[in-house]
This record gives sequence, structure tokens and C-alpha cells, in this order.
Amino acid sequence: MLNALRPQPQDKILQLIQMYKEDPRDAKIDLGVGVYKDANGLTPVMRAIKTAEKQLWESETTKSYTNLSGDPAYTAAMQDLILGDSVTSDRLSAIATPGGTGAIRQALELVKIANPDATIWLSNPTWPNHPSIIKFLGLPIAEYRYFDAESRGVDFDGMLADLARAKKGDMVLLHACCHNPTGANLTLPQWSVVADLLEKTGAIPFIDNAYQGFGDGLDEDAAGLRLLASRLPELLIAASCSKNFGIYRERTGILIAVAPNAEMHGVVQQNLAFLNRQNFSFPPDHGARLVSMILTDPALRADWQQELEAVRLNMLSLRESLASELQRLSGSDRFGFLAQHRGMFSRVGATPEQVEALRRDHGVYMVGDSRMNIAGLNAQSVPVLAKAIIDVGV
Ligand code: PLP
Ligand code: TYF
Repeated sequence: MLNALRPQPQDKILQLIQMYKEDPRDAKIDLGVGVYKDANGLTPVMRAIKTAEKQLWESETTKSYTNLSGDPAYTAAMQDLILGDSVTSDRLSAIATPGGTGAIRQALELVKIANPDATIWLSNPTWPNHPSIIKFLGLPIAEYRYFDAESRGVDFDGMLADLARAKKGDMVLLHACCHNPTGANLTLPQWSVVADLLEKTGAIPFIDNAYQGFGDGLDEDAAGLRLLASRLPELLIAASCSKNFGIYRERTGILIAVAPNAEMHGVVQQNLAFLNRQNFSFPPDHGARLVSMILTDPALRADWQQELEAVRLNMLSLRESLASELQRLSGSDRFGFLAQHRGMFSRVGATPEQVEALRRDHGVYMVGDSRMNIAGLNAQSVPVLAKAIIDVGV
């Protein structure tokens, strides 16, 4: 049986981790995988997580199973963090999942049960694991225009024209904020136009919320999805705690299904729990427990929000200094978009050959589409990167 296996394509983002490690040069810069790093290049455990872990160690008396859907305190606290009061809680069903990726997978499996003919619409470009999982599940897939390589902003007219072709029941995958890989995001008025279009077509939004708090703030980053939730009968939300709680390896995520009415809660919740049972049974609890402890304890929550805000502001200031250094070196405003974008990522606009030259000649590691993880920079490396970008002719 095993001899029938063929090699699988590797993840190009994850491959960069190894390539960077193997580069013997001291002056190398890692802008690859989307993990937050501080000025020393470290991904620290957040203070509130450390405190919660200590409290948990002291108070936890059992490691027995929790609940197929996850701890209700976690799902309730996350629903509140994500949706605020945009929708009444009686319309919500949710499961804890292994990371945001687990939530994406479960959402797509739910679609496969409920409407296997639904086409899943993806932004061009999007996070490569989106199409990869959809294809693996055999669901129909389509693309909508999103990024305008010229302006480095959203091609909103193109997006609307493509999404106008979505059919009733199709799923439209939208990044809640901090679009990966482009860093270009919808404005709130544009979210409202998207809501109008979804109302008209009957297509259902499927929101990937992996960076809440990394863009303009916790509430600001959720404003678009809350607007959709307040206006549309149905939506799915896959959220990750990997980035905003810095608990990547704990695999902490949630899938929330918003139903048209409270009567549907029972059957929707049952299907979500069923999917957990089929795929891995009980979801991981440790990260989820830390998150619910933090979100429900005012002191821990305040400390977490403060640290998250510092993380966000650090990335913003790196964006601004890189944009201004590039303006100085190039004598033009063509890199101004870096300061307008939000989140960890921007595509700097280098060709694949220039990306290769950046790696070979300057020890700068970014994804082949020229996506940079802004958090990989610090005050010392910003001018070095800016010079390298100009040197290779971007
Ligand atoms: N969605 C997007 C767009 C991401 O960039 C990530 C990042 O890792 C995820 C989902 C899932 O994150 P995780 O499964 O690590 O929680
Ligand atoms: O896009 C990124 O860099 C992050 C991390 O298979 C990531 O989302 C990348 C690839 C992958 C899993 C996580």
C-alpha cells in the first residue's frame, strides 16, 4: 500500500524556515513565515499567557475529557471577542478546533455535508492552505479578483464584478483583516457594499479571522465581519488564537456558525460536534483554557490587550520606517503602500528573480511572491532591507 504513495508538494512558506536556518551568514533577515517576532527576533510567550499557565497549574485538578465542542467558557468568550453584540447569541453555534486551520477544515467539511455543490470563492491571492484544503476535500473552487498589483490596494471593482457571479449557497471566503499575503484590506464602507452584494446573490460569507488585533485594534479588525453578521442570515467564521495570543503550537481555534434563527441552533451545534468526533474527537484544551481565563479575568485581559497593542504598534512603526527609508532611497512615493497596509504582511512587488537575488546576495528571506513578514524587521534591519530592495531593482 505505502508504495503507491507519491511525493506531495511542500509548503513554500514553511520551506523558508529551513533555508534560513541553513544560511551561515550572520547578517541574514528572516521575513518568511508569519510568526510575530520582537526586536530581538524572538517570539515570546505573552505575559498574560505565562500568568494564566501558572494559575492553571495551581488550580487544575483533572485532565479528564472536556466536551466534544470544547469548553463552553472558551467558545462563549471567543464569540464575544469576535462578534461583540453584532448578533444575538441564540443564533450561534461553535466548536473549539485545533488552530484556525482546524476551524477552516471543519467549516469546509460542514459545507460538504450541507451543500457539496457549493463553490468556494477565494481571493486572488490568498493563503495557500485555503485552496489546498478545498481541493483535498474535492469542493468546487473559484477565484475573485482582490489585489491590484499596480496600486497595491484592493481591486474593489474587480472583486464585486467577480462575486456578482456567485450563486445562492456558494461560500465567499473573506479575510477578516490583515489580508494574507497582501496586507491590503477592505474599508468599512466596502464591507457594507460586499454585504449588499451577498444579500443580493444569496452567497454565504466564510470569514477567516486569524489576525484580530494585529491591524487597527481588536474591535476595529472585527468591524467588517460584525457588519456582515448584523445584516446577513448566515455566516461561518474560522478564527485562530495563534497570533493574537501567541500560542501557535497550542493549536487553539474556533469555528462559529451564525444561523438565521435560534431554532436552528440544536441541529447546527450537533453537526459541528459530530465533525469534531469524526475528525479528532475532543479538541485540544490547554490553549483554549488559557484564552478563556484571560478573556474572563479583567486584570489578565487588560494585560493581554496592552501587550497585543504594543505588538500591533511595533509592526505599524516598522511599516512606517521602512516606507520612509524606501522613499528616501528611491526618491519616490512608490513604497508608500507599506505604511497603508495592515497586519504582518505586504508584498513589496519584487519579481521572483528579485526575490531570489535578495536571498542570494543579501540574505533576505521572503516568500516567492515577495510577501514580507514585517515583524521580522527591527530598527537595525530596516535600512539594510531598504537598501537591498533598491539594489536588486524593485
Ligand atoms: N488563516 C490565515 C490567513 C493564516 O495566515 C493562518 C496562519 O497561520 C491561519 C489561518 C491559521 O492559523 P493556525 O492554524 O496556526 O491557528
Ligand atoms: O502565512 C503564514 O506565514 C502563517 C503561518 O502551512 C503558516 O499563516 C504558514 C504556512 C503553513 C502554516 C502556517
